[in-house]
Amino acid sequence: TFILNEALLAQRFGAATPPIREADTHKGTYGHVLIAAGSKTMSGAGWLCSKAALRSGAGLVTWAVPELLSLPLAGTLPEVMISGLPDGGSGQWSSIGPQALVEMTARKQAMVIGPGMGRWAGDTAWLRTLWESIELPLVLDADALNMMADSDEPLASWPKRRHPTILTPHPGEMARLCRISTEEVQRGRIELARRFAEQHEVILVLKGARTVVAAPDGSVYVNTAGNPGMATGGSGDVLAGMIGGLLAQGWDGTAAAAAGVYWHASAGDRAAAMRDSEASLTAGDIIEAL
Ligand code: NPW
Ligand code: AMP
Ligand code: MG
Repeated sequence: TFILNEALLAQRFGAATPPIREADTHKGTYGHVLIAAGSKTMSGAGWLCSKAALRSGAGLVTWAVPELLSLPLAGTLPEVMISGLPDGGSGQWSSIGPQALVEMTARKQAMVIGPGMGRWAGDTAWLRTLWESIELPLVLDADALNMMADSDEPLASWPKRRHPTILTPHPGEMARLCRISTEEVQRGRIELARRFAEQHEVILVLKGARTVVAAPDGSVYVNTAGNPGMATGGSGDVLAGMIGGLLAQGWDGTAAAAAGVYWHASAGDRAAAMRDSEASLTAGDIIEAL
């Protein structure tokens, strides 16, 4: 078990803090992230996730939303491309087949699914199709995790993915995935995360005070940075976007998860220091502190 810090990120993953950019590079060098996130009542989750992906250094970010939402969102995040998927005028993800998203993955290097997406009838099969069809490193967060948790078939029977797959549950989402109580999750965080990552061959980021990152090879990283000011709406949506942004830049899955968690927490500490307050911290402040 490793404690995350700058020296460890350098030693294990060759990652400088902050990352170094070579002079002779362009936006294509740094990858294109596709983000499927946000809905009528939770567009902010997609906004935060997309902006965080950019701030973590991705060259390009495309944020996919139901078409009805794309017009009011236009210009709210000028550096991000917003792509409205045909929704028959409903503004709902339930009107959008998984194939529309699979087609959008052309010329992208990583994808994030889930923040603020909401739930609908049949969403577990929808997510399962994406799980099997997305040929990119993938971050699953929030409602995508809840969709997985509702699967009638055990997760162990889902096919193994060929690309890095990172799950970022908070303790409540982890409890749903494992079908145990939140208290049970919190009692054995490290062992639970380690077993889940090994069994399902995914990178598991179990969030909360002292986030645990567990890799399929059994290695575990514990984060001691960050502060309770980060217990605020949207904080996790920022982390999902950051990890997606690192994956798009070609980072290995475990490195992207570990560095994403550590830099997210460090930015939270910097933001609290800048404001001289933990209580007033917002998720947007974490992005600005990156
Ligand atoms: P409790 O309350 O203590 O019993 P949900 P959500 C538990 C979107 N958002 N330690 C907690 O337990 C998200 O992306 C949109 C212990 C409770 O049971 C999702 O799509 C925003 N327990 C959607 O909202 C901003 C913990 O989990 C449960 C814990 C729903 O996500 C907000 C709550 O989790 C939000 O990000 C911890 N550290 N953390 C926007 N601006 O658009 C959580 N729990 O029911 O999964 O609800 O996390 O708010
Ligand atoms: P979410 O619940 O999905 O919005 O994610 C919350 C984010 O804030 C995760 O990255 C957590 O690790 C972080 N966080 C929440 N509470 C704390 C805390 N008390 N100390 C440090 N980090 C926290
Ligand atoms: Mg969340």
